[in-house]
Amino acid sequence: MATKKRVNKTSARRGSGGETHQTAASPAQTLTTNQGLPVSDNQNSLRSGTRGPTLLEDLIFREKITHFDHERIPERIVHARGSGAHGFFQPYKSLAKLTRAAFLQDPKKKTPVFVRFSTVAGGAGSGDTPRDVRGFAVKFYTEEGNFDLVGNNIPVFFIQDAIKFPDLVHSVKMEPDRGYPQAGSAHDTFWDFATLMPESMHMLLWAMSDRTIPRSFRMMEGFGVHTFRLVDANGRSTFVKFHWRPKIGSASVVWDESVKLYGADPDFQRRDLFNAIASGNFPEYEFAIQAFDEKTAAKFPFDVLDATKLIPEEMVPLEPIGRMVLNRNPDNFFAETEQSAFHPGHIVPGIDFSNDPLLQGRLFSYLDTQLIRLGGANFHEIPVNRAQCPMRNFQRDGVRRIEIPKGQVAYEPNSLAPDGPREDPARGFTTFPSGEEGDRESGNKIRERSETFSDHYSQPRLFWRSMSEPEQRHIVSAFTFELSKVGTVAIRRRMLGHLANIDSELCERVEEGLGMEGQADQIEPARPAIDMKPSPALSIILKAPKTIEGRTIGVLVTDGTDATLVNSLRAAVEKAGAQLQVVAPKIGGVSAKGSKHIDANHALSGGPSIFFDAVVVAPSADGAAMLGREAAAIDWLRDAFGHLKVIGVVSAAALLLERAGIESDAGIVAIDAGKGVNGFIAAAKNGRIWDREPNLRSPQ
Ligand code: HDE
Repeated sequence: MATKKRVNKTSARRGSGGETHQTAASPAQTLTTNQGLPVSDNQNSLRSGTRGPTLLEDLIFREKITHFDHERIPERIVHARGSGAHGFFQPYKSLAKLTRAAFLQDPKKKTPVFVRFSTVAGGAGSGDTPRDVRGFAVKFYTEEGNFDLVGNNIPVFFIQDAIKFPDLVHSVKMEPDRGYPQAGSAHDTFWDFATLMPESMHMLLWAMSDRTIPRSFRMMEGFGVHTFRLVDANGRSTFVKFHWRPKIGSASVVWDESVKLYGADPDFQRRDLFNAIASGNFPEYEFAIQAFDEKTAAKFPFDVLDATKLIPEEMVPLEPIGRMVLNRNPDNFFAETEQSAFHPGHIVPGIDFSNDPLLQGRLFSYLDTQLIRLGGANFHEIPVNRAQCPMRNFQRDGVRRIEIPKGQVAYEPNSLAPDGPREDPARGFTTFPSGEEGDRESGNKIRERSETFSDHYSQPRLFWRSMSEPEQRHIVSAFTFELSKVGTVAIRRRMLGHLANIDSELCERVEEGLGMEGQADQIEPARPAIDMKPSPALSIILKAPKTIEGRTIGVLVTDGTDATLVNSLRAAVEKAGAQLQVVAPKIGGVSAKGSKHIDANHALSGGPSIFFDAVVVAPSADGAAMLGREAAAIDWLRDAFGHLKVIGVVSAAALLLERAGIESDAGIVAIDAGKGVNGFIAAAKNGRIWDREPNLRSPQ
């Protein structure tokens, strides 16, 4: 989208080679080296004669290039591709009944936050829209230190024990001999590993669902995944699961859209987040908890320490406790987003860990990874990582120390610095003494998993049976697609065997999709699945709000388009909290009826309908005839239809609909009629036309 830029007023001269030299208007504008040396020429290196060799003496050139050569730091081994934003968190009311955490006591208090959303498998330069889990990491800069809630957009995980994490990640990353695929799970090694890990079945169902192709970071839920503890001022502990709920509702794209977006705009989600914040449409999420005590936990038919299990909302309702608003883009992507260092071990008094073996392993891994990635033990001094409350201790030195500690004393106890830092039993962090009441939490040193972790099929069954019909269809299609990319037939059969243990209908539908009827392996479950009551709260579609808030509507125009229609469409779209973007044959825009000019946001060749949540086709009659000869215009319509979008059409567009093979249904809305615009907005608020789908793709 076009943004207004400040026009450069710096004076310029031309050098002897015809190159542009922009010169400083004042000393404050003078370009310098990192040592502060003013630079007189930033276009030419120092050489021996105009056509002679460059001189080693050129300290300005060498400093600039050396710095450039060192611009990259090791990327994160997982979650390398991410986008960040600043904002604040504000509780709705005091949560003193459950926790002493200072940032959860006062509804008037706003705590600054930094959030990083990410994909997991791809490298830092990969695209935004592969089928993948999204990271949802929040750093709260509280008055008692930083609290990092390093979660995902899925409430469960692939594995139960952190010792399996390197195996999981190696299996999904590019295969080591061939160096592909980038950012995708549709390959042999991932499915080989996953099918040998029955504990991953629940997460696989989520991974094959619409959750892994979110429409926007602004439209996805977040989860702390593990069971944590809240601890009150009297030391009483309550188990808790953390949830984030987007205010404008969750939404996903359809798979074909996700594939096309990867090519048309690899930065689709990063751009979406940045533009939303820049234009004042601040993403907002509700923070909610599921709180339960140990006695309740003991009655669940699963173990709350097992990160492959969720607690259905119908069993323990969500209690909303506050909201988070993201209202500021980072000033610099590298300094803030790339250098941000999250760690589940960044905790504050009043919040504590459970013994979930995945969480326990993470407590080691994140600190270790920052040491290598950010070059040493002082990464906490980088502005984005710095606590925003007083920080003092006797740690000293190390690579790239920024702080200049004062004084003679760097140890404690001491008598030479009576005002120096000391421990504080009242305000200090204390670990909840778990294990006191029961004995299940302590014992001999063993490498053995609790047998309460051994039910691998009940919750995937719960998830499958809680989905709406279209969501079930998508899960079947995703399994079919991914397994079709697996060359080793034995791996496909193994997966079918697991699906049979989850739900026979699911298995049959995937078998049919693959053309492998009756080929499922027999897999003996460690523990037979039980039937849990379906949880409609797990479905995105069943709870989708009727809204276009935060969405983008695209309108295709040509010369002669009715400008009044576009204006009333824009007014209606903006009133509903969405934005309108204009797609024209050329980026210079069009001359509308009555020779008014309509500016364009996209040229047709660079503005496919996959960018929009619903579209309007508003050419003039001549314009429609011209677009009828443009493949990009036919694809624009065909894709909008195929991606189940609501399409507003003026009567002049009939020819285009015909060329695109579009048959009228509830999602095709005549827009040049009297109440056309309102009818279009009302239809768009219902979201996609799911009923259209079975007519467009083979049933699965
Ligand atoms: Fe992570 N994970 N993880 N993870 N994770 C990392 O830390 C790890 C897990 C999550 O935006 C790494 O700084 C282990 C679960 C997010 O910077 C690394 C295990 C959940 C992010 C690491 C897990 C997550 C990471 C890589 C198994 C959801 C991105 C770079 C026990 C609750 C944070 C880094 C950001 C990043 C280790 C499992 C979420 C290597 C060992 C479960 C959102 O330390």
